[in-house]
Amino acid sequence: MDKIYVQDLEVFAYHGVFEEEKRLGQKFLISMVLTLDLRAAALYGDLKQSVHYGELCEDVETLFKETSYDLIETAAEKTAQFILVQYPQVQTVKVSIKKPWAPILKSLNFVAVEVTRGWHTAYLALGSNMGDKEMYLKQAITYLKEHKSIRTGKCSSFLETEPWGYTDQERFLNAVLEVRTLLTPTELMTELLRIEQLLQRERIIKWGPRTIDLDILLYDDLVTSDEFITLPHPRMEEREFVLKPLCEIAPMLVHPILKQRMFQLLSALNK
Ligand code: PH2
Ligand code: MG
Ligand code: MG
Repeated sequence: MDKIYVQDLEVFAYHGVFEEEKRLGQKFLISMVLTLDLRAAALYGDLKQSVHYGELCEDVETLFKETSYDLIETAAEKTAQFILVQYPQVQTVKVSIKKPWAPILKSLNFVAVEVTRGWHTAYLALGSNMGDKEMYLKQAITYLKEHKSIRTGKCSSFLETEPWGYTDQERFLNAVLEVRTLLTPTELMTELLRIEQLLQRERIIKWGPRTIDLDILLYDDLVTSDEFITLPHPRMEEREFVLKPLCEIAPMLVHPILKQRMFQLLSALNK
């Protein structure tokens, strides 16, 4: 992928643990590596398809001076987040913050931290089989839209499905939603659980009736064996109520373990 580099942008600011750092301030050097597709900007000479590095430096400098943090870790994290939210065409950003005058009574060139952050694509399964099911699905999507580190993409239609697993319950309304997010899988899952709670989700019977169930099906091509969140969702290939709506929005998507496209998994299920 193409890159834009800014090296050692000098900014005078007030980050630091020590009181005199907050009071007197010091020099910081900010470096940024933006990953984005520059082909359209290059071919058509169109700055709007790229990032104006003059504007970027102005914006970052303003942000960097606005608030003082104890840690350069926090300053780097906030800078990365700001760039990704402000310039959505940027896929990933590497930010390093150098402190050449760190007041630790040592002679050194600089101390520095570096973080790399980026947008990730996830597919979420939504399900409801209690009360006003359509309202619960719509409200969950509204909450997701309101989060500043989540951008909603394609959404399938809302499909009525027969209960799977525990079958003595009402029919479900299911959907699949594509999102782009700056959150890690754990943070995204925590946000989904928070939204479930806002929508009065109670966990009484496993696979039982629920106002809303929000699951992460896929997160980039990530394969994990975490206790809290297993990716890809371990039972997605057995469930028509997942594969059918997913195939509406991403039939060509490849399952990172099974190495089959979603439309192939769906047709295997229907055999
Ligand atoms: N969710 C379950 C168990 N069974 N059946 C349908 N049709 N739709 C669901 O969303 C669903 C289910 C556990 O999450
Ligand atoms: Mg579920
Ligand atoms: Mg769930």
